[in-house]
Amino acid sequence: MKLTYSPASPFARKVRICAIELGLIDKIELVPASVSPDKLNEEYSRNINPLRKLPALILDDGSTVVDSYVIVEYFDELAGGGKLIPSSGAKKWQVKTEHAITQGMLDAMLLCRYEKMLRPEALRWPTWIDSQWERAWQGLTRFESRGDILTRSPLDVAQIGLVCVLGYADFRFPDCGWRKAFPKLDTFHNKMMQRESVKISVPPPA
Ligand SMILES: N[C@@H](CCC(=O)N[C@@H](CS)C(=O)NCC(=O)O)C(=O)O
Repeated sequence: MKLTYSPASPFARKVRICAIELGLIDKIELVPASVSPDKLNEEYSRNINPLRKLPALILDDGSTVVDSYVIVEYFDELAGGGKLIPSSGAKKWQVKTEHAITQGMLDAMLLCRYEKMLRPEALRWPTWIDSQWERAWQGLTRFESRGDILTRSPLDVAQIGLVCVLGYADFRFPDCGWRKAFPKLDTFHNKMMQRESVKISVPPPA
């Protein structure tokens, strides 16, 4: 299997962490790919993902699996099922919901990043950027104060999604002050960083 990725992508990081935790990483060839809203990567669009997003998993028969969560589901099934995504009951829906929130937080942070980096300054809309950032911040507020995501075990995909959100905040928004605002998230992040999978996938300095 091949996985398109970029070391800066928090979505690709999540998939890599999951692959390591599930013992599948040796079966995967990492293929660097370059995608960006301002560049039409036609080959990627035609052959891998019409949405021009990474990561994408290319299976040995040439078919592709796209969207980081769907790739994690694929890996989880390959590893026997019910490993990082509980297979049934209330826990399953809790983990899927929390993961979906981390996913939306990453989408919102990425939109902020693209808006600031790619959109010409004169065309920027601060209200829109603030609204995206507010969603990510509200997500952090929720995880700081509700539920057992910060302490439960065994490890699940929502916890991995959350550590990727925090790593992306460090990487792209280093002055946002999340550690000071959310001390329990800070403790959680430190604990997660003790895992080899999390430590080795930290994005390289920009
Ligand atoms: N829902 C997708 C989101 C993936 C995503 O947005 N990836 C970014 C890189 S971090 C991307 O490919 N951006 C290129 C673009 O939006 O043009 C997933 O979970 O895989």
